Amino acid sequence: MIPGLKVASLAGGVGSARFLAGLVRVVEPESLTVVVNTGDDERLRGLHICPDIDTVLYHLSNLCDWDRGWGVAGETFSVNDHYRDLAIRAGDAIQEDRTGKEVDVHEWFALGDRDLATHLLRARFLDVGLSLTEATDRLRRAMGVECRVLPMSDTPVRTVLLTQSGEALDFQEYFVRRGQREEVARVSFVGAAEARVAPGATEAVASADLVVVPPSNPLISIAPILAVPALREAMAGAPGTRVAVSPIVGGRALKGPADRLLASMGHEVSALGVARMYRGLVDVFVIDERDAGLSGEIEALGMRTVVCDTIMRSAEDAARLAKTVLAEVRP
Ligand code: FO1
Repeated sequence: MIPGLKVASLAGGVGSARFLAGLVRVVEPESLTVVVNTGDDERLRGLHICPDIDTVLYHLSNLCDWDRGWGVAGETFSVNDHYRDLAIRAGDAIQEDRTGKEVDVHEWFALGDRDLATHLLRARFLDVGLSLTEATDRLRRAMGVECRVLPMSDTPVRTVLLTQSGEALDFQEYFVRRGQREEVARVSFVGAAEARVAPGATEAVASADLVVVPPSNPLISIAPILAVPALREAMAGAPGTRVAVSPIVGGRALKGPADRLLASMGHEVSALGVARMYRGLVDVFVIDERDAGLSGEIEALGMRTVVCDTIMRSAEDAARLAKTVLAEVRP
């Protein structure tokens, strides 16, 4: 523990949540601010679902299902299953909406019973006029999370994936309904340019001694955050030590579609390919032992490399990785 050290993290997806579960064991939680991707957010069943915020909250409050990565451990799905039965029985009653499109009742998206409580309480906070930042702060306090958790924006930013066949898919349609099977040509972040950054997010990045980008999908978990101009500028100009951890190990993603997305969008599917995307934004790049041979080429990009075991099978592994990252902080 380095007393008084101020830490910020850009977080999205399961890799980030796992890393943060370890980071809060080795820094003073109240000195940590997490800025979370909201590009995966979706309005579903009348609720505002924030998958990346919730997976961070669940990992920081020990509620998470470590292996599945999202939702709550020991979850039941009784409401979800009854909803699905009703939706399927409604069948032909699912009339077309005013634009002639069939009403999507999202029966393909699973909401667990305890997870549902989080969405219901968030919906209540938003209904009474709280911002997403304020709603998230109340939820994290309710879950006993001591560090600050901020959405990247209080206004909607939607990750939209353009497939090789020319379809524009919202994130959850691509990720869950289509099972990440589509070949993606391009990813855009609708609303990022005019996003209203969460109060405190830019300042947290600009004043941190350490800014860490955990091992997350650079294209759909971290890129949306960096697509918000004020956050990218804060990261590019941050005086602290900026460290990213590669989500690609031995040419593969440990979880999720990062490797396939990198390939389909023309990037090299390796730690080096990811390092190129962070050029100018990070001072240190942490790679797995299996990728030690890439150190030279990565350092040629103008960043130090640290080689270690980056696989996080548990919060203890994550704490070990976080300690390695902390050791890179330069006074
Ligand atoms: N991912 C799935 O693959 N299937 C699901 O049914 C699903 C439901 C779900 C509910 C709440 C939540 O917070 C996340 C959920 N996820 C599900 C994951 C979600 O698609 C996330 O966007 C990914 O974890 C990527 O960050």
